[in-house]
Amino acid sequence: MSVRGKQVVTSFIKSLLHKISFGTLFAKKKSVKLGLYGPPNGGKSTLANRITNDWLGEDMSSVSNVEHETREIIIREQIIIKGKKGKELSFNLVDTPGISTRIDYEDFMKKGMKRTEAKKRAKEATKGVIESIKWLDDMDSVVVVLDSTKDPYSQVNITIIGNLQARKIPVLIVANKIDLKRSNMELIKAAFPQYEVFGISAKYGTNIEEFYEKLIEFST
Ligand SMILES: Nc1nc2c(ncn2[C@@H]2O[C@H](COP(=O)(O)OP(=O)(O)OP(=O)(O)O)[C@@H](O)[C@H]2O)c(=O)[nH]1
Ligand SMILES: [Mg+2]
Repeated sequence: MSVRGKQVVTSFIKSLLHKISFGTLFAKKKSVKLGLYGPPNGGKSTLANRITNDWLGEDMSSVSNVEHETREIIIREQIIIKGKKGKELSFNLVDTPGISTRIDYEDFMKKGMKRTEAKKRAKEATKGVIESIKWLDDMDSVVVVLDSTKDPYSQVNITIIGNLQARKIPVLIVANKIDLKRSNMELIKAAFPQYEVFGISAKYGTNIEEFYEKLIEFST
């Protein structure tokens, strides 16, 4: 091959490499992970389904009034939400198992499960909690979903939020279930004054449009 020929090949390879690295960079940017974290039963999976239904027309998670329904990480890739001002947010949504410090199979039996089923659920739930914590570092931003009818000053909430703060991961706190009479968003605001607290009802869709706007603003 002539010298000229070699140069052409080299520059071709260089440009290809440039394209590949550019492509990888682009791909990386696209796979922004948004995690839903919180104690069991706060409504993470209900919110995950609300988001995927609104933007993709399908569910991604199973919902139940029995705690620890989600016992494995669930990821829905490539969700694009569009804001009113034309801004877009592209992300992978991660629904996580609820984090708790005490998992007792007898609690599941009280909800009507047989002993073997309850023991299995408790074992899986424990694994799920570990998974959730392991995945924390992978998150680009996190929405902490709290049941606004419950006491926010729990050890679990403080641990989750403290962990996110230490890792410098951006956090938005959602006060869910504002449709319920006992809901008290002010208590959540008082418990975590350094964070923005946003009230929604994931089940009925209350404030959900505003939540999407907030999400775009917070993640871009
Ligand atoms: N009233 C009311 N109920 C809700 C709302 N969001 C979720 N729920 C109910 O709360 C219960 C728990 O919801 P999930 O979405 O399974 O909660 P989760 O946080 O995913 O729970 P784990 O998977 O156990 O961590 C279910 O019975 C839901 O129907 C809400 O906005 N309002
Ligand atoms: Mg769930």
